[in-house]
Amino acid sequence: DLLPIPGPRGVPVLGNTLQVPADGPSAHFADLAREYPEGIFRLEFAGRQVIFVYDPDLVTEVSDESRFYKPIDPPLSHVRDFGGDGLFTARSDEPAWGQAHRILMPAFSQRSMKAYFPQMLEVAQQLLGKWHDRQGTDLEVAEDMTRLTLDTISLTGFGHRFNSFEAEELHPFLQAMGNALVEAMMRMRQLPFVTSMRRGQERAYRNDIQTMQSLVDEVIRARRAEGRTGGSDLLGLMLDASDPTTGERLSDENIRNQVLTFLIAGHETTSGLLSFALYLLLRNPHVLAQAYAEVDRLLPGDSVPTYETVMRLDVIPRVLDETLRLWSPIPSIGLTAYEDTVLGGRYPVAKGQKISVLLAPLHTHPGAWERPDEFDIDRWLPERKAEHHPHAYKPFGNGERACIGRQFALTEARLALALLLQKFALSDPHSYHMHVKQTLTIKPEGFTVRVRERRPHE
Ligand code: MNH
Repeated sequence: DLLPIPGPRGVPVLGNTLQVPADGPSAHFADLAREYPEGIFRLEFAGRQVIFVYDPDLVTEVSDESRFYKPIDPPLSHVRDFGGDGLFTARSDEPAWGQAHRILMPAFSQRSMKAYFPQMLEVAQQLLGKWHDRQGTDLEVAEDMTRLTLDTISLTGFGHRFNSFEAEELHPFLQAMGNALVEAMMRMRQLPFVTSMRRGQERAYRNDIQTMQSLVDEVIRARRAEGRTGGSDLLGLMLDASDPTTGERLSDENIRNQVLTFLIAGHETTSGLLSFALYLLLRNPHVLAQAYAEVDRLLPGDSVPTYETVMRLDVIPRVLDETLRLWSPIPSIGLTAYEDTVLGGRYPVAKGQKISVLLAPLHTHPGAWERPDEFDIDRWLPERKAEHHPHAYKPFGNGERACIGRQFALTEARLALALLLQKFALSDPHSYHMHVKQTLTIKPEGFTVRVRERRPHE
C-alpha cells in the first residue's frame, strides 16, 4: 500500500522555508532526520518540494542511475552562475560534460597522482614551515588547510602559484568565492522575485564572480604566453587534448568554466576533510597515538615521504575514511526521478521530483552502522569494510557524477596529515566546541590548534 511521505507542516506559499536556518541547513535537516526514523521526509521550499532520504535501502534505490539522475537545480543552479558548464555544474545530457569527463580522466589516474606528488610535497612543506615558525600560538586550522589545498590544486592543475602561506590575509579569490557560495545558498531559500529585488546583493555577487573569473583568465593567459599548450596537468590537457569519442576539443569558454570549477571543487572539500580529521584526532587520543606510531614507523626522523611511502600508509587513510563518514564536507547530494516511481515499495515519487540524500544521517544510520557516533577507524579494516552496507557511505557522491578528484584529495590529505604528525605534537588548549560553518560545504569554524616540534621517541 502507498503511504504519504512524512514531513513537518509548513505555511502557505513559503512552505517550510522559514523553518530552515540560513546559516546551517544541514544541521537542521539532520535534526529532522532524527524525528523521522522512516529514513525519509519531505519539505517544501517556496513551492518546490524536496524529498530527503537517508535510509540505506532507500538510498540504494535512488543510487540506481537508470531511475535517478543528478539535476542542476538550487543550490547548484546558482553555483552554475560561476561554474557554468564546468564538470560540477554541467547537466549530464550536455555534450560538454561527457567531453570534459573523458578528456580529464587521465589527469586523475594513479600515474598522474605520482606526477603531482613533488608539487603536493612542496606546498605541504610550506604549511609545515609556517606552523614551525608559529609554535605555541593559536593556528586557524580551516584557514591554513584552505591555503594548503588551494595552493596544491592550482600548482598541480594549472602551474599557478597562489603563495597563500606568504600572506596574512586569505587571497581575494577565496574571499570572492566564499561570498559567492554564501549568496548561492541564500538564493536557494528565496522566491525569485525577492532575489531580483536585492539589487545591492546582485551587484556584489556579480563583482565576486568577476574577481574569480579575472584570476582564471590570468591563469590561462599565462600558460598560453609560455607557448607551451601540451602537458599532462589539467590545463595542459584542456588546451591540447581532444575527446577520444567525439574528437572535439573543449571551447575557450568551457576551459574557463573548468578552471574555475577545479579551483573551487579541488580545494574547498579537502580543506574541510583535513580540518575535521585534526578535530577528531584530538578528541580521540588513542587513535592519534596509532597515527603517530604509523608515521614513526614509515617516516622515521626527518625522512621525506615519497609517493610510495604515502601508498603504504594504513592508519592515516582509515582516519580519513572515518572522518568522511562522520563529517562529510559535502552534506548532501541531489537527485531527480526520471519517471513516476515508488520508493521502498510504499512512497510514491513523481517524475521530476527532487531528492536530497542526507550524508550525515546516512553515514550514521543505525541500520548500517554499529555504534554509529563512535570514531572507530577499525571499521575500515579490509575484512570489516567488505561487510558494510553497499550504499551507506557516499562522501564522494554516486555513479558517473561521483567525484573525479577522489584519489587526488586522498593522496594530498594522506601526505599532509602524515607530515603534520611526523613533525608536530598537537594540542587544543581551548577545548574547541564544534561550530559548523556551511556554504556549499561544511567546515569547523574557529577551530584552532597549537603545535610544538616533536622530540625523538615522543
Ligand atoms: Mn569532488 C564531485 C566530494 C575533492 C573535483 N565531489 C563531487 C561530488 C562529491 C564530491 C560528493 C558529487 C557532487 C554531486 O553529486 O553533486 N570532492 C568531494 C570530497 C572531496 C573532493 C568529499 C575531498 C575530500 N573534488 C575533490 C578534488 C577535486 C574534485 C580534490 C579536484 C581536484 N568533485 C570534483 C569535480 C566534481 C566533483 C570536478 C564533479 C564531477 C562530475 O560531475 O563529473
